[in-house]
Amino acid sequence: MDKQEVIQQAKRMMDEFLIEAKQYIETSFEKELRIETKSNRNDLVTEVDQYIEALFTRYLKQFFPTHKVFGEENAEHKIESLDGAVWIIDPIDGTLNFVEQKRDFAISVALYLDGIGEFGVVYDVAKDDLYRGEKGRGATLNGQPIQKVSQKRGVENSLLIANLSAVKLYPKLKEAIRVSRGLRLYGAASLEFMVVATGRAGAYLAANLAPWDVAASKIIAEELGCIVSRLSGEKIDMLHKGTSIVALPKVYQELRDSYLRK
Ligand code: 2AM
Ligand code: CA
Repeated sequence: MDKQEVIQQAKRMMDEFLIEAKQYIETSFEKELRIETKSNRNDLVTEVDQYIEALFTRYLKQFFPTHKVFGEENAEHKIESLDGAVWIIDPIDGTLNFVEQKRDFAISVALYLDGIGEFGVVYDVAKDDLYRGEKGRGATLNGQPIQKVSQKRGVENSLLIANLSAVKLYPKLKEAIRVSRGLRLYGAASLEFMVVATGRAGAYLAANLAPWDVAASKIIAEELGCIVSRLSGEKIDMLHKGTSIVALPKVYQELRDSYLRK
């Protein structure tokens, strides 16, 4: 299969997988969930996170038996390198929202070929909004092309999204927030990326995100003209956790020049 055939097949797989995943999640709302904590009392995993990752793996075995999985919820889904075809999945991004609010969480899945993000999907399950990006071919929301972001909009004319840990790392961000139109927080990294990618905010800054939190959103956001990097300005490598920023181009430059300094 050449790359385009792989991506066409990937779209078919994701469409089938997401229908089944959504049905499962909706059914789960009707029963009591088994919830476990991970690194701290607010770092949660539910049986739904684990089920969705396992369900995805079943689809992958059927559609692409040789591809690898890099995922949050299964100890076997860890990788040492991005060589070959690697699927990076967060079965539920925003687990705390999922548990507490039953909304504002997403399924995030990306396909990386030899380290390059080629195809990414962020699915806002409660809203039934499907964001899709394909490297070099733009991004869509529910099948409709999304407009590229503004080149002209700067910090002063933008809402900002930033978590408190990012502000602690770069205290000058407080000043950026003060001159901006205001601060917003949603609690699911992939959806916060989508808020910026669709031009509803100027930037999202976070202190500690995992590869599966950003893998798909980065592809979509870059297709729409956003800049994505570590808060230090370095490139994000998809094997390790770290800080991240996604921003409109002018907002990115202004934050770099004046506020992302110690
Ligand atoms: P999660 O729901 O998949 O854990 C919350 O602000 C956002 O940050 C969510 O996208 C959440 O993803 C992510 N997040 C929370 N704690 C994290 C951690 N310790 N490491 C990486 N990402 C984390
Ligand atoms: Ca998760």
